Amino acid sequence: MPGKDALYQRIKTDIQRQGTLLYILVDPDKVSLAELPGFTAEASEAGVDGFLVGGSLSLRAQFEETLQSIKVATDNPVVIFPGGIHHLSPNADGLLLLSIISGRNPDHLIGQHVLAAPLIKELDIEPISTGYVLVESNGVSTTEFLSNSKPIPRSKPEIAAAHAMAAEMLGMKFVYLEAGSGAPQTVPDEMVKMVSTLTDVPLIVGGGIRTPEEVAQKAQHGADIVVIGNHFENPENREQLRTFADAAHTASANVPSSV
Ligand code: 1GP
Repeated sequence: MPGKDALYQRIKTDIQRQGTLLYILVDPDKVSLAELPGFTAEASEAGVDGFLVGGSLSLRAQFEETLQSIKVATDNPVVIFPGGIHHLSPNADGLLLLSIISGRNPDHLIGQHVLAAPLIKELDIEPISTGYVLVESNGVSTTEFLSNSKPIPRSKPEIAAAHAMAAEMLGMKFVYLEAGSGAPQTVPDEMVKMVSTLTDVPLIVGGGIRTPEEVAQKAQHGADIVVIGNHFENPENREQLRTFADAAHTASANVPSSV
């Protein structure tokens, strides 16, 4: 029987083995369920290390079906990236229990978690406590708008680092630097570097990443997991899956692992 933190241990082992990991964010609003198992298998075959499922806004009621369509097609981790308590299911390997620590909205710091906790326990879902840090990216992201949480200024890596350090001291297991889905600018490399240098928990970076070069930059500056969503929603980009995965794995080779 798997341990209570089986998913967390699996991800940390993957980071030790592979270096920086490439995760694909699947937005249930934007997928064709018929095509999803094929895409999932293709991505896993190309070296993609795992899948996040969810998003801030839900316009369609196919979260559960999306999870199941991915699960049948891969042995890699399938992790809920919740937009709210409507995104709870025992059919994933676990969930990022996101607290939007860059904001000061108590509902997204602890309120939603209180509502979710009894259900997470009853459904026996593994939660991975994650300090979620929104970073300004030349526009208002969906998450910023919906959560009413102010992002951290791009030019202030030290503010991001102080948040990440606080998250680690509070016992959070991951830090996620988020520019926002479809962001015009990615999280600045200096910010990735400062957060990675000053904390020891695995660091996830996402939002607006569209090229293998950007993946490599985030990896070189200390990201342990790079997340891509929008770019691979376009089927024409899917032939690049292996190049992106290779960029993550190889660029991180000289960065000491934070695991
Ligand atoms: C958003 O970090 C993820 O939560 C991915 O962003 O869709 O811009 O790749 P993109």
